[in-house]
This record gives sequence, C-alpha cells and structure tokens, in this order.
Amino acid sequence: MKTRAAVAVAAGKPLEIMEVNLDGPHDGEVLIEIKATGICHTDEFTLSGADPEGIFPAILGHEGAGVVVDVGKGVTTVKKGDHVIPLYTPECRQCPSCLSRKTNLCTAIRATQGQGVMPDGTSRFSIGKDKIFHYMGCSTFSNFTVLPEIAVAKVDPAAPFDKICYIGCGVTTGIGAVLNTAKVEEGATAAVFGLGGIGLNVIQGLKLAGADMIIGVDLNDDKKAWGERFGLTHFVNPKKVDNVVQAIVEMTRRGADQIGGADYTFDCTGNVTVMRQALECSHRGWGQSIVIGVAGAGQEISTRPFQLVTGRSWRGTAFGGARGRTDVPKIVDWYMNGKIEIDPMITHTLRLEDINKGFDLMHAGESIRSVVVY
Ligand code: NAD
Ligand code: AHE
Ligand code: ZN
Repeated sequence: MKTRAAVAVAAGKPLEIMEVNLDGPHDGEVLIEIKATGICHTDEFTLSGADPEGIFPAILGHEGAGVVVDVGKGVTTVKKGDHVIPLYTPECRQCPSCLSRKTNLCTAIRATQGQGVMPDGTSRFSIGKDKIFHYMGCSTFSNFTVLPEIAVAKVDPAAPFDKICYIGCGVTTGIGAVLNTAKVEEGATAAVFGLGGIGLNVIQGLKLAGADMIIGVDLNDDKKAWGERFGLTHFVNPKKVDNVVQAIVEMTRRGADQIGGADYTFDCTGNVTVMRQALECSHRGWGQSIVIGVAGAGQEISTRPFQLVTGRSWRGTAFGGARGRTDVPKIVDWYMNGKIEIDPMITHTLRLEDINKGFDLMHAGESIRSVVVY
C-alpha cells in the first residue's frame, strides 16, 4: 500500500512529506493506522545527527497511537479494530530480560530495531527500489506503519488518540522514572533538571508519589509556571545563581546534621554537565540521581568517584522502566480516570505537512509537546 509520511532524508535536514510504499505485515506483525503522534526531543536528537544509531533515510517518530487495521499470521494478542500504542521498548515476556523481572529492556528484537529494520532483517518502507529505514521500531511519522505484535499495547478504545499518544514516550518515561526506577517515597525531596516534555511528567510523578519538596531547574524562566502547574514547589534558573549544585544543597538542608542534598534528582536535559550537577546535588549517603536525558555521540559523564563512595547512586532509565504491554494500558486508564493530566502539556496540534514547525517550536522552547494529528 501507499502511505503519507514525513521522511528524514538526511541528518540536519527538515523532514520531507511524501508518499511511500508500505508492505503489509509479515508473520507476527501488525499494520497500524497511526491517528496521532507526539514529537519527542529524541526525534530531534536523531534528526540532528547526534544519535550514534541514526541512519537515513528513515521515518522517525516513536510516540504514537492508532488502530490495528491488519494482522499477520500467528498474531493472537491483538485484532483488527483494537486501539494501540506502539512500543519502542517491546515486552515479549519470554527473553531473559523480560523473565528476569529486573528490567523492562526486552531484548527480543533490540538488535534489528537499532539497525532500522523489522525482526526478519527487512524494511517494510520504500520509495521505488530504495529502502527507507524504520526508527525505534515505531516510525509513527507515517500514517500507516508495521510493528511486531510484541511491540504494541492494547488500550482503552474510548481514550483520545491525540492525547494518549504522549503515553507512548514522554508521560510514561517521566512518571515511570519516579515510580518504577527511583521508587520515590512519601515526603521525599527531589530536584528535576529540565522542565520540558519529560521533566514535567517527572514532576507529575513526584506529586503522585507524595514528594514534599520538588525543585525544578531550567534555563528558561517560563518553565517555572509550567512546573508549578504540576506540583513544583521551588524553581532555580542556573544562570541566576553562582553554583546550581550549592543552591540546591542549601535549599534542601534539613535534619539535625543540616546536611543538604535532594533525596532524588532527575536529568531531563541530555546535557552531560547537567547530569553531573544532578548527581552532585543529591544527598550524601543515599541520594539517587536518575539519568533520563539522551546524550549525543562521543559525550561522556564524569564526577569524582568520592561522590559515589559517599553514597550517591547514579542510575538511568529507559521508557521509565515501564513494561509496555503491561503498564501502558494502566497509564491510559490513569489518564481516563483523571489520576494524571496530559491535555495541558499538549501545547500545539499540527498537520503532518507542518511537522517541521513542531521541531522549530521545540528549538525555540515554545512548546511542551507538539502532536501531529493525521
Ligand atoms: P524538551 O526539549 O521538551 O525539554 C528540555 C528542557 O531542558 C527544556 O525546558 C530546556 O530549557 C531545559 N534545559 C536545556 N538545557 C538545560 C540546562 N543546561 N539546565 C537546565 N535546563 C536545561 O525535551 P524532552 O522531550 O523533555 O526530553 C528531555 C530529554 O529526555 C532529551 O534528552 C530526550 O532525548 C530524553 N528522553 C529520554 C527518554 C528515556 O527513555 N530515557 C525518553 C524520552 C526522552
Ligand atoms: N540510540 C541512542 C540512544 C537513544 C536512547 O537512549 N533511547 C532511549 C529512549 S529515548 C526515547 O525518547 C532508550 O530507550 N534507550 C534504550 C535502548 O535500548 O535504546 C544511542 O546512544 O545509541
Ligand atoms: Zn521519546
């Protein structure tokens, strides 16, 4: 079949809207009509050329929602008409990682996914004889796409596509980082670096977990009000203090010994200097710093080992530690029941033809989430 898609033709170039060929689902795969897709900073990261796994031409996008329109042989867990969210972190429930119960990082199809192809090593997308690569196993910047059955979560059909697409990455990543990865407890103190599409969801998760003090850190003062909308209690602009680490340590001094530092810190920027700051303002003895941001090729993190010797932990999370097929439907229910908010964070709704505007808005710091509706 033919489908409309925004194609990343080369690193650093705007996406090009075109009609591409899409082959139907092979065994164990499903064809999905994508109804809406968010634009995540990770799409921008890969398009910029900073992603070591970035390959072109490719159809980016990994934050979608849609309807199953066809299924390949052997598919048993979803059927035509089901509403689904594509999963860049699948859940096969059979690989050693899934069975370990220690991680959400299913390994069933990770190798081929990173090479921009389906598990059988081929691509379903092409233009003429030229292959176009898949992206993060999802390619939601195409109106129709093909995914393995293990990489779709079946969700409440009453849920609006243009909102729940955000659960395909940002919402789940932010809230999951707090609840699944850090396991933040009631009364905790926390600092969140970067109050964008991910950081605001970390704040939302911290509020759910019952954190007492939620400090937001962003270079953009407009993000203070955004953070407060979801539970932020304090705000720091690193440009307006001498030393952001010291500022947070001072703000969090409490207890008889007056040692400062946040119980939990989160990097939601992808900047390795910020990652270090986040670690170093976490509390001596027990502070946990969670890396969510994705850093470009060649970037490395560093700190004095003494920071770790004295009890701070540096950890990371992908997709908020969520097991997609199990957890994503629950998060959709949380949204439908009013336990979490999504609507206010979707600041812009665009047509596919205007998708590059979504990247411009992100660069200008004017959007939280832009969503393309097909
Ligand atoms: P975004 O562009 O919406 O937000 C980034 C925010 O960081 C902005 O508000 C910006 O002003 C702020 N910022 C930038 N530099 C800063 C600095 N030096 N100090 C403080 N604040 C700073 O991006 P997003 O969609 O929220 O994504 C954030 C990061 O998370 C990206 O690196 C993205 O690739 C990554 N990400 C990771 C996962 C995962 O599973 N680990 C999932 C989604 C996104
Ligand atoms: N391809 C990059 C890393 C990109 C990355 O870390 N991706 C996150 C999800 S970001 C979503 O917005 C992730 O899930 N990583 C785990 C995985 O298996 O990809 C690189 O550096 O090579
Ligand atoms: Zn993402």
